Amino acid sequence: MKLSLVISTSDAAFNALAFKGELENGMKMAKEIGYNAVEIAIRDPKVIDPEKINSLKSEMGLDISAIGTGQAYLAEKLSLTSEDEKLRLRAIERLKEHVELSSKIGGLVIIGLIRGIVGNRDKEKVTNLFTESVKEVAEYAKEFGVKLVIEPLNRYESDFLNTADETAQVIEKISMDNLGLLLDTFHMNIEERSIEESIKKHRDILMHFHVADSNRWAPGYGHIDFHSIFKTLFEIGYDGYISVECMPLPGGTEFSSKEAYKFLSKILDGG
Ligand code: LER
Ligand code: MN
Repeated sequence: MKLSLVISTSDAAFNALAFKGELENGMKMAKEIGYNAVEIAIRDPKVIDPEKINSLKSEMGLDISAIGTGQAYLAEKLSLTSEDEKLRLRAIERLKEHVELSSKIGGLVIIGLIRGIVGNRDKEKVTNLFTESVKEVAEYAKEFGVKLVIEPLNRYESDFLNTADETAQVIEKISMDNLGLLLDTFHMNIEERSIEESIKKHRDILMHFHVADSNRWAPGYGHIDFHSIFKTLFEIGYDGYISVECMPLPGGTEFSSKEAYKFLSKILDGG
């Protein structure tokens, strides 16, 4: 298991220079602390220069673990279940562009907030629409050798696919080997009966893992039992990234990222 850090950057579409600067600084910081990879959120892959990212990657010896895609939902309302068919098709197109970017810079493509919400619609119909949309993107991704992961989000962030079981049902229905599950300890702490049991149950489709403590502070600053979770991940032979996705607490981005690294690498080393 390798450690990755989610780094925040400005929206490249609005400020390409700031994006590149922040990406470079974030990658430098992650490397200096000891992380093996970074995870980046991108709203619109068309405005990203993969060559620049690749040269930063090789300069620093860091990988891209995953690409977050939720900004397109927050900023442009693009969703895989939108009632507005144009927005749904644009969401599919956007994810296909993420797939193309991933084929150049690496990283799994994350399907999180871009799922949209059910609202007052029929949950089963919306889930079917979601399944159909994801299948189309997964088939496209397969041609590029790219993997997609769906992330269950807690009830305060979305009104469907809140649990590992619900999300696994969709993944198993589509049944493609480039489509898997992303579990996040922050969401699981709210939604799962047992974090460890859910990890074990979905071991065959688990492809990516987010960590934050119960309060979304750096791991070690809340009450999630990371020793037990890592023991379970070892037991199931998980070999993907552990990606730190927490608020910049305590002490700001650099301090919390260091604290997370120290705490997690000690557990990984058997401490
Ligand atoms: C994204 O990975 C995530 O966990 C969401 O909570 C972001 O809003
Ligand atoms: Mn997450």
